[in-house]
Amino acid sequence: MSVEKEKAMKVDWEVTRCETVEVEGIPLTTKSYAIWDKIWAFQARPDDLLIATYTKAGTTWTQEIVDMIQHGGDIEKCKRAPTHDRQPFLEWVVHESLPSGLERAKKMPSPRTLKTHLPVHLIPPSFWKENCKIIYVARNAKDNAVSYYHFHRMNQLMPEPGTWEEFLEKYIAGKVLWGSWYNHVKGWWRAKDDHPILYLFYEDIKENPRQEIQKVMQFLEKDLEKEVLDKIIHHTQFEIMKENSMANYTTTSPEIMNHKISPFMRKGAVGDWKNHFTVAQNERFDEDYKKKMAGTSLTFRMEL
Ligand code: PPS
Repeated sequence: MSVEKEKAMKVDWEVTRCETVEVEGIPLTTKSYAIWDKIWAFQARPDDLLIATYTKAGTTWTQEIVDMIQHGGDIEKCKRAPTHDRQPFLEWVVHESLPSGLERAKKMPSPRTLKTHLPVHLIPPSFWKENCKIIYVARNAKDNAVSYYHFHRMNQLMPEPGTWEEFLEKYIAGKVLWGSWYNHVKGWWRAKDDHPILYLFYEDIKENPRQEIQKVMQFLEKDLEKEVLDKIIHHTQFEIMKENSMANYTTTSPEIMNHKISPFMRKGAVGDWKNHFTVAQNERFDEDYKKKMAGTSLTFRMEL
């Protein structure tokens, strides 16, 4: 085990739920805020690929798909390290004693694939200047909220979620880390008209992984044999990724991510929101949703 990995597993500091602070109206952790100037000044390279999402929209899934495509379907190569080591998470700082996503990214040789949850207006300007390719993945607001709630419960670095009822109110108001889901998905939807952005939907990947993975291949200009594509589809399905320790976050210390409370690979389904939303919550959500999503051509499927 590498020294870094051992250090990450052995938490010799007190794990506490993070404090947040707003950067241009977006709640970020105080740890990200402490290095915000450096994040903003991050130097993208022209061959960087950025995977951007509102958190819990299918980031890890897309990261695995991309890594498999980049490595020609070689499963062993894709098991070389946990997801966050293979594709640094730009703005994330676990603890001052561990390398931040930013530091990992800076040290990484090209070509790099990076992850971010930043809304479009907080993306370091060098990504636009270098015309980097970006894959954005969006998930319907209700499933996204449910997944985010359970993630708050299991990840002891996230702010205290409160009850589901309380969390849902914060989510609707955008008073959660990385801000409003509505503004995030709409902001990136607009940006795709002016930049090389492939905008994908969680529901589409779930329904037709072959078609959506092919879109990613085309975007990355990779032509792979049918057998390789079959392998990628198999390796990136929920049941397989759930058991893959290099993709399911079980290498992270249990003091940080407690999979007994709720596994990172929880359900991987479309429509699980129906098991959480009360009729009243659903009506209130829909009414507010209509207002916030009025005037955009962006539409989502809440069930398949
Ligand atoms: S994070 O923490 O923001 O990076 O989380 P993220 O990876 O975006 O989202 C986690 C949710 O994605 C589900 N997931 C998958 N669904 C379908 N197929 C595959 N292969 C897959 N991999 C991850 C994961 O289970 C989380 O959703 P929920 O609804 O909580 O199960």
